[in-house]
Formats: sequence, C-alpha cells, structure tokens
Amino acid sequence: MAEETIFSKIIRKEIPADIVYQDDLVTAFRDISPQAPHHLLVIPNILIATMNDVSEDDERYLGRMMRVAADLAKQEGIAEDGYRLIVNCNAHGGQEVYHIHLHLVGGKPLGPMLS
Ligand code: DGP
Repeated sequence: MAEETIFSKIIRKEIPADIVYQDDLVTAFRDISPQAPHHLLVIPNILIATMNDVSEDDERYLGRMMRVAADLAKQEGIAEDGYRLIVNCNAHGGQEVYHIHLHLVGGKPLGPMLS
C-alpha cells in the first residue's frame, strides 16, 4: 500500500492550496513552484502512486484528469496558443510526489521539451 502524500491532504483541504476545480473524481490546484505563467496540477482523488500503478479500474480517473485539464486550459485562456500536459514517473521521469498528477503548463512558448 502506497504512503499518502501531501496531495491527499490538499484533496481533503487539510492544508492550504489554490484549488481551481474539484469534483467526485479529481482535484486541480496551482503548482506551488510554477515553471511557467500557468502551471496547474490535476490529480485523482484516490491515491495512485505512479503511472506504473494505474489499473483498468482507474481509467475513469485518468480520463477525467485529461478532460478537466483541457477545460482548465480554456478557463486559463491558454488553449488557443497551446500548452503542455506532462506526467512524470519515478526517478528518471523526475517524479517528486508519489501521487500521480498531470501538469498543465502554458502561457509562454515551451520549446521542444521541458528540462
Ligand atoms: P513532480 O516532479 O512531477 O512530482 O512534480 C511535483 C509538483 O508538485 C512540483 O511541481 C511542485 C508541486 N508541489 C509539491 N508540493 C506541493 C504543495 O504542497 N502544494 C502545491 N500546490 N504544489 C506542490
């Protein structure tokens, strides 16, 4: 069983976060350390530690995360110019928080890859 992270506390509103969207499946909030003018995180409301742990039963969470990210990009006013969605996995992927999260990053040209 994976250990809870700070993101579980954000979902339960036990610690402050700039939550921009929440429903029965996902929560979205502003990244504490933004890498671009717009940097949101979209997470499932259940603990899935890494992409390696995603099961068929989790598909509705993953699907909702993608759709909500697309809606938020429009809400943030960055959909037309474009943006990037990123999921980091484990050490080589640069994952720091072991509760999967979709980064929604935009508001400037991002180049070929984020470092
Ligand atoms: P990753 O490297 O993909 O695991 O990214 C984790 C992101 O989570 C990183 O961009 C910073 C963000 N983050 C970590 N702790 C907190 C927190 O307590 N609040 C918020 N809003 N973001 C956090």
